[in-house]
Amino acid sequence: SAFEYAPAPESRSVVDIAPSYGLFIDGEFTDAADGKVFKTVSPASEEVLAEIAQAGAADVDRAVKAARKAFEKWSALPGSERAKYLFRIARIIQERSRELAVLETLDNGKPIRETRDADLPLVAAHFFYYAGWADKLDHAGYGANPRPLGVAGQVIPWNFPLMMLAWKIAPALATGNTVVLKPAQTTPLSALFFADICRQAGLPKGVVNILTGYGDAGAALVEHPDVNKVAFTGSTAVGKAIARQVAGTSKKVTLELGGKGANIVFDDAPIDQAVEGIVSGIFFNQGQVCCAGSRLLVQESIHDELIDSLKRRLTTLRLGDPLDKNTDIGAINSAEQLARITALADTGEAEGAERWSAPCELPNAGYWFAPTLFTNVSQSHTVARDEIFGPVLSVLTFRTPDEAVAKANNSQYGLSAGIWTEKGSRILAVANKLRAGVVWANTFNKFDPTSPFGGYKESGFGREGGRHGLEGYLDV
Ligand code: TXE
Repeated sequence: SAFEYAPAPESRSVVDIAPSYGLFIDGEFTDAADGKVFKTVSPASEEVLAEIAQAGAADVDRAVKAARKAFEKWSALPGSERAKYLFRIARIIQERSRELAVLETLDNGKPIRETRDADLPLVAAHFFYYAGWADKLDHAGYGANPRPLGVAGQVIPWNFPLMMLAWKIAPALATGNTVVLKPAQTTPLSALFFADICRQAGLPKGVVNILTGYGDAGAALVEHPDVNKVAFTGSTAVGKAIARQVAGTSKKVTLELGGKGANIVFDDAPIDQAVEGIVSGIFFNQGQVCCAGSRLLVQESIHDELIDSLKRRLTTLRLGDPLDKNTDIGAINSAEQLARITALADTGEAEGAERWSAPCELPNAGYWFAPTLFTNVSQSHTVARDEIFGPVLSVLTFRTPDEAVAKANNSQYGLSAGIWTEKGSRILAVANKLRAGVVWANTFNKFDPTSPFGGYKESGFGREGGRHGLEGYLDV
């Protein structure tokens, strides 16, 4: 039985969404050259939130020219001056974080508890962190006087719209580059509010340009001859296309792509703590997380006990209105993503894995998927190999640490992994054998701006965050 979705009105009133928004080029909001627009909807209700200008190749050219012009002055500023702007932006993000959290939840569908307690604090922290580097680049270990690259063309996805923007823009500006950024078509709003924050902070015109639109605008940006650096986070397929596009040019590129993270639970792990980590590992942001712990590798002897506890815990998750502070599971970001998740889950069932879904009522408007477990999964099953990017966990078993490592590494991806055990020596031994950019021990999905993040294998290359994150924006 479905229930009607009713957004919590009092939290909605925190943010003032205009009926329409323009592209942000050279410090001004402007229509697309050809006047094209698209609509952004709330994935929880399918309500239209706003009409958005849709960038085309002519707009990309305008924005890159503005960024090029701004680069002359911006890159010549002393680092301490650039830092002042970044600190100011970080503080305004903190001041406006309630508004931004509600906006992000409306446009993305993720629970307000996550945008309020995870996304927004991390976004501000990222700007503070890179503000601190702006006047210390000579001490970053690259020798004296490392140089910015020029104009950075940045394309980001919809799963962490503001956080991905922060990961891209903060290090680019700190190092003296200027930016043209394209947010994903399903989540344009927070990037446009960020444009407004740039104006509020008095950031010189053209230093940050935001082009809302589809993949064609992203491709035109990557292609533009006056772009010096391409930074992309998104699907592996598009990442590969971008790598081909920039091959043979002088552009530098960093790619952050898909993942199929293994969360490895040994028989000595505290079960309750592990269950919480498994749940946050795969159900945080409805599993639409590149570093999600989407493969649970559990030691055979505790399999039944762990799965029973996990199922009990999953029945307590609350799915529904993302603006409700008690909600654990929000909406899937788009109809397309829901269709992808549904198709992959159906394949899992057809291939013989055992499917179990948490009993919960799904609202009848919007895009929803119940937390789902697959057990009896083998390594050849599609649900053990492909990134599902949804609230779907595939459970495999192992007997020995070596088998756990072999299974964890048996993936085209290598972005994240988790280890649950009381033995410190085992954590170090296993972590060093895992081919993954980040390994968490007795926790999962912990982020910090000081830590580099990025992948092995088809999860991409280059690192974002920490001192390593500066490297992608400098000639040294
Ligand atoms: O990604 P796309 P989609 C994975 C996840 C998901 C799948 C598809 O498995 O199910 O990708 O998601 C822009 N040139 N991830 O279709 O298309 C696009 O407009 C330049 C993992 O949403 O890659 C958007 O801004 N840009 C991932 C951005 O690329 C292009 C996060 C990402 O969209 C382009 C998202 C082109 N040719 C999805 N085509 C992660 N690593 O976290 C599209 N875009």
